[in-house]
Amino acid sequence: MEQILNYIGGKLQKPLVDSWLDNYEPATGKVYSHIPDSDVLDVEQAVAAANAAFPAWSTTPLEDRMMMLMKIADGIEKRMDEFVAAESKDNGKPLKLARAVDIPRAVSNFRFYASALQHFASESHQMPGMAVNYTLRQPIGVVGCISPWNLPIYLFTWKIAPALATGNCVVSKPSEITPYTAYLLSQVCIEAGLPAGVLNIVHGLGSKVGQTIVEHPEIKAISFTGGTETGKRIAATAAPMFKKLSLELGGKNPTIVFADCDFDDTVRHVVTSSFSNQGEICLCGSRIFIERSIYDKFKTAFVERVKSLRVGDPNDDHSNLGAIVSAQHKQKIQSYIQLAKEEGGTILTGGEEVQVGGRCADGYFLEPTVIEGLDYLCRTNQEEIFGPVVTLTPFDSEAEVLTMANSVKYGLASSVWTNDLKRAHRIAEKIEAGIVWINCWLLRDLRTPFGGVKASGVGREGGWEAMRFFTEAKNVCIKY
Ligand code: TXE
Repeated sequence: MEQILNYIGGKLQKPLVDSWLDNYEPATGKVYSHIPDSDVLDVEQAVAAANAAFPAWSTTPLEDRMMMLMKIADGIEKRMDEFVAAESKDNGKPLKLARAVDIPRAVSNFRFYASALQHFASESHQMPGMAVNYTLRQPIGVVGCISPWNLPIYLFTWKIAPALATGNCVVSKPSEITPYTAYLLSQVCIEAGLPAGVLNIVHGLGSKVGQTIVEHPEIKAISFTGGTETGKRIAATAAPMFKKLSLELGGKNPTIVFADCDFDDTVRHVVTSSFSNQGEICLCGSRIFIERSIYDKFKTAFVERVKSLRVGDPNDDHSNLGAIVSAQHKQKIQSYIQLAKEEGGTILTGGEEVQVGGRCADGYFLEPTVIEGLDYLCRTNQEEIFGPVVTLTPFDSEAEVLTMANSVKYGLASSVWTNDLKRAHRIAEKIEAGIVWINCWLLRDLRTPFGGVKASGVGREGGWEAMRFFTEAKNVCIKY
């Protein structure tokens, strides 16, 4: 059985205590590799390596840092097929989705920040006839990057790239559920010649390795993406230590469809925003609000299109949905489908397991599920399910739909489908979310800030926000 290795001090190595975890392939329900069940010893070694590497890396000329990040991007691109296969095998997502989204975005993350570091300007302020102030934006030192299982290498590199670009050294942990592409990244970094200790990847459990990273006194900032409850625990640990925190957490995103939308285009896009990656993207719209005058028409067209989605072997190019990431997560989603029925919902389509058969006979597959008839305040409409389950709810006015959309504790993303320009601006201004898409979804310029409000997290990733997060601003004032 293949053993995934830690990447510490520039070397691939087993956990210092010979303990391993099973790594399952969601499509088959079988263990296909083992990952290090690392502990404090491994994290200590990684922190020591990062500290040792920091003086040289933080003073490496920008041109050389840029070249190194570009080489890593090239290395991922060169091994695209391996990364695509690993991302799909680990997560259960269709191969074609990993090829179209996850891996190209991992390459872009490194290329974007390789160039950004060349243009990351600072500012100076003159006090005429008296003094000049200039702001130094300096790397923090050793930082921690922890990522979830839904977009494994996409989100992992989105943290690591800006951290390295700004001259920090990193101790990171991918999700123990989807470790393989991070392992491949380790190999690419070695091939690219990344200096030892600049990036360290320690595999293992969140409660052990993740918690150790968060509470380690020499790790000065934590960039985390994952569940809201985990985010709370991390904040409780890190805040008293005055660590910088970027928390990208859960969501329960509204999709708001007005009668004047481009109907067919909207139906097609809303199916994608509901079920892409098996609905396991924190940006997916899981509560669909439809203006009453087109509710029945939209419901009919939407359900018909959802029924045509094919749940199957992720390796099959015809599959629109692959496997749910784990048996536990599948059970969680099924418990919410049961709850929806108990809360008075009507299942319009889906709700059942899918027997894919063949090599996937023991895999974790669920039908895309559409539910109507629920109160907007019920648990099904308030709590994050994070799977292929959406609810439909009619509305009669902007005021009503904003009340329903903003009724949840989350505030991550939203999409609004209308051709009324003024209405689009009104809704965008009033909706409680970090991201508002108008007549589109998952479209974003990498220079823009990314993140949520309320229980969806604090801080922003993306663009200059990430460069600022991973640097400390020091003001120097010189009197003359
Ligand atoms: O999260 P978990 P999951 C959210 C998504 C869903 C959840 C799914 O909405 O709620 O994340 O991801 C590590 N100290 N987002 O289940 O369990 C754990 O090992 C330190 C939102 O993976 O929180 C894993 O590596 N680390 C997001 C990582 O945290 C700990 C996009 C996430 O695990 C830890 C993606 C601890 N005590 C998912 N416990 C967004 N807003 O962009 C666990 N971990």
